[in-house]
Amino acid sequence: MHLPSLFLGVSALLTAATAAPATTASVPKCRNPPKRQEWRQLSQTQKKAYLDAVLCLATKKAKSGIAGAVNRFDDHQAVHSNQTPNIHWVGHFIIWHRYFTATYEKALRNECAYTGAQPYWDWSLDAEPQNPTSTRAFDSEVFQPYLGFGGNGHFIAERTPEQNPLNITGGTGGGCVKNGPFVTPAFYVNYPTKDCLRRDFIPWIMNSFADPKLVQNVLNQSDYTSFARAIENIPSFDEPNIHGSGHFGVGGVLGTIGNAANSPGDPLFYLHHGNLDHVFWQWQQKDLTTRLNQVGGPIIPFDYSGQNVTLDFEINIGKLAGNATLKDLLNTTGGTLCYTY
Ligand SMILES: *[C@@H]1O[C@H](CO)[C@@H](O)[C@H](O)[C@H]1NC(C)=O
Ligand SMILES: *[C@@H]1O[C@H](CO)[C@@H](O)[C@H](O)[C@H]1NC(C)=O
Ligand SMILES: *[C@@H]1O[C@H](CO)[C@@H](O)[C@H](O)[C@H]1NC(C)=O
Ligand SMILES: *[C@@H]1O[C@H](CO)[C@@H](O)[C@H](O)[C@H]1NC(C)=O
Ligand SMILES: *[C@@H]1O[C@H](CO)[C@@H](O)[C@H](O)[C@H]1NC(C)=O
Ligand SMILES: [Cu+2]
Repeated sequence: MHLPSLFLGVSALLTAATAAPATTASVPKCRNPPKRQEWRQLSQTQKKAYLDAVLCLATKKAKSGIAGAVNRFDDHQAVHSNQTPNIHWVGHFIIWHRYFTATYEKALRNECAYTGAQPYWDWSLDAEPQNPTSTRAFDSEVFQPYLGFGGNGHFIAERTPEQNPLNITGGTGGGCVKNGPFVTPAFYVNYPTKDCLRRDFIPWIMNSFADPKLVQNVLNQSDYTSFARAIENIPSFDEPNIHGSGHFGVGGVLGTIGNAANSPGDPLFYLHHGNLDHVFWQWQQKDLTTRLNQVGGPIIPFDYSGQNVTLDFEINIGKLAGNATLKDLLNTTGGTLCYTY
């Protein structure tokens, strides 16, 4: 069971070390891809194994070389933080985050003996778009203190204009999470400076941004360029976007996952982005012939009339893994990636 993943790890390292072009010959094979599931489909044993693996990753020494990253969990957050200005509102947004989440999944498996797949959180199952003040989503299994990621932070009333430049209303937390496996001192967010994990649940954002109708609209897009644009929509709180649901519904103004650069400091980030990747995968399944071979959208954020990404556009995730082309990352069992849903 462990041999194939070890083999893949070594092959990926060799590929990166020799900077070989990503020809089919150099791409490792994908055998027995882990099958990703929604959090509530996991057994108690599987949930515990996942949460334990995350805590394990946070005990392994950092390798990213980024100042402030203490452990391997921080490494991922720090790489995302460094690249934040280049990976959002661009054509490669969803593909960069796919590679990033898959690399984290691989680290849990190769470095922390996790044998499962990266789970995802389908927030559209929890949202109540007709009832903006509902807190039902926050009773979801992902937020359980035992065999979940814990709940809200304690309430902090004061939000300075610097902390809240967009005047977002409705934050119900903001302090350190009160329960679950990621409370201090069991877990710290080290990057960029040592802090507790914070959450700031905002019901109206959760209920409106995670609306199943918005997911349907994203899935209904006819080509990659329009899909990529629909999944991010515009950076506004007047118009919902599904990407913002997990970030601002859970992170609000003061929470870790609501911070654009440092959102991967909340372990729930990977279940949120796992779900966005699941949406992308489902969209691809509707027309694989085309959608394993099509990308588009701006290289520079919001530059909708400028240069667009192409299949050979290369992304990097620092020292977390080798560089990869967008083409390499469209097929989740192509070898550079190895997982399925
Ligand atoms: C990966 O991409 C980065 C950024 O474009 C570049 O600096 C680096 O040299 C690349 N690494 C390899 C091994 O090609
Ligand atoms: C937020 O509120 C402050 C103070 O009332 C105001 O100056 C600022 O323009 C508001 N910002 C936005 C984005 O509405
Ligand atoms: C899906 O897209 C088609 C046109 O491409 C449109 O007519 C239809 O209303 C859309 N459906 C949804 C649910 O957005
Ligand atoms: C990039 O794609 C957009 C949308 O398809 C298109 O309008 C634009 O002309 C393209 N840019 C270039 C330089 O071709
Ligand atoms: C994904 O790549 C693998 C390895 O090359 C290949 O066997 C598989 O058919 C590809 N998937 C699809 C849907 O084409
Ligand atoms: Cu991001």
